[in-house]
Amino acid sequence: MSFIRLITLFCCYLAFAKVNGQRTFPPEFKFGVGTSAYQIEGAWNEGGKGESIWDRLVHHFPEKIADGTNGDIACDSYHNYKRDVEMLAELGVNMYRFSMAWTRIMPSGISNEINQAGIDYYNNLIDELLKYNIEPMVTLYHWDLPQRLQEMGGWTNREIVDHFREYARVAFENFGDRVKWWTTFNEPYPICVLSYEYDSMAPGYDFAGIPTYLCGHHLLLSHAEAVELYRTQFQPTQNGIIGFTMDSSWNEPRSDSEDDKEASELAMQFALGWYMHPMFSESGNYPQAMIDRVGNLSMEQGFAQSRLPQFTDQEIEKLKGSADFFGLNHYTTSIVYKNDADNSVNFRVPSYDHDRNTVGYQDPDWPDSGSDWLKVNPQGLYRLLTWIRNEYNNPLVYITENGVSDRGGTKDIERVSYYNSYLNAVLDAMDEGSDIRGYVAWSLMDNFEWRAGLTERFGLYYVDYEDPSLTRIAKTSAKVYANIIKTRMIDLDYLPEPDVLIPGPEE
Ligand code: PNW
Repeated sequence: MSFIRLITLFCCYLAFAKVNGQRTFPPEFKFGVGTSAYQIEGAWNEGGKGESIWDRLVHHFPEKIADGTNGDIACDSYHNYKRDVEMLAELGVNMYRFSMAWTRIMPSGISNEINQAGIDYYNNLIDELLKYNIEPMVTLYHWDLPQRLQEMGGWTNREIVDHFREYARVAFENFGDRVKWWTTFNEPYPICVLSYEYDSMAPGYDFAGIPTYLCGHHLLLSHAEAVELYRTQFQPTQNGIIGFTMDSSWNEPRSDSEDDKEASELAMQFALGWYMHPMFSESGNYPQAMIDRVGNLSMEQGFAQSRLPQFTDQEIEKLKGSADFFGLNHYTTSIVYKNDADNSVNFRVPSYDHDRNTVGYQDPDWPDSGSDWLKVNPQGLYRLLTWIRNEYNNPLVYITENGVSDRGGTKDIERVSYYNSYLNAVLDAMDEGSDIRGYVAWSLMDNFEWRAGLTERFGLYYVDYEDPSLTRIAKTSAKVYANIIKTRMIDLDYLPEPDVLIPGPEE
């Protein structure tokens, strides 16, 4: 072999090795990070803010929070928002996804009282972001319902649809000149299943099989009303886009058997399909599998009608196509099979779980995180994105949350590999044609993790809760993510200099 040929081969090898270790995102792909109001703001009763269902839960039932903490102060972003925006600038993000607290804008949730101090707070935050060229992506509802509306039945009372629309109107009117990205809801599953069916979120009821579906129904109708309002009265002049954010695990069939594949499909339809089928399918309605199963079981159980409410034709028309984009939050994967054959799990009757009747578990070999429900399986994100592309005719997708927890420290090498491997899965799906235009990492900083309190940390920045000024310190992952954004590339060999890193609890 000639010397020249040898050199050429060597160069080819180097080029190939580089492509294997580094993959690039298109220049217009947007990177961001996310937070939510109750998890970071604190100032729970300052500046005219009203009480939310989370304020009520943490104050009346502190024993329901793993470490007895609450979000009264959290990261105190209400006072520290300028530092937060500096961190966003350090990361170099294109967008910041945050939520507005309904109770800051309307203390009791009802439109006869608008709180100017709350509007000022979000105006200041938005203006600060724009100074650094960071686009705000606003979630209208991230779980902190005004307590007064809960006393009217919360999401189970149809009246809430009008109240939500009026809240959305105030937000579009006050912020829509500068906010070009809206999502109505963050994650229906925790809002409806984990709050009404299970006592795992606020308000923490334990009433299976009925309120869950009412909640979902009114959430969808509230979404459709807010979108119609935006499209008719604001979008033509404000030129933003509006969508809905779903949470979904990937439900991997236990085996190749038809039964297991059906279980996977059923689990996907009861999770994603419940909300996305009405918006993204031609039918504008719930998935047929849900209509049939809940309907038939309701009859067997002696109900006069299905526990799954029905949409009118007019509502179906409003729901169809009511999202400009598909917001996806994804963390982990479950392996599923049908409970039908052996009924090895005794679900409550009636219940959402019994209606779906699939069982899920996780592979003990998948790496752990700081949360017992979250095991690492990046292939699941690739499969989920592929399922969405095939099921809904390749919708425009923004990944609005993805991330992993730790239990302390800033040397978060596990988070670095989580992000690298999940972003790699995003690129795999894009290579096959999935229309994914952006990615939001959860979360900017450690924050109040709901019922887990401060024990589970999802941040790129570490928050020192012992320090009264709640100092934020970049973890290793923050530096790696900043490099990904700067280079638009995942580089499996890149690790920053280990400077001021604080070891985790067991190091
Ligand atoms: C998301 N599950 O919730 C939320 O949007 C965030 O507020 C939260 O901090 C983050 O994930 C991390 O937990 C989840 O059922 C809701 O497995 C439900 C599940 C997971 C996360």
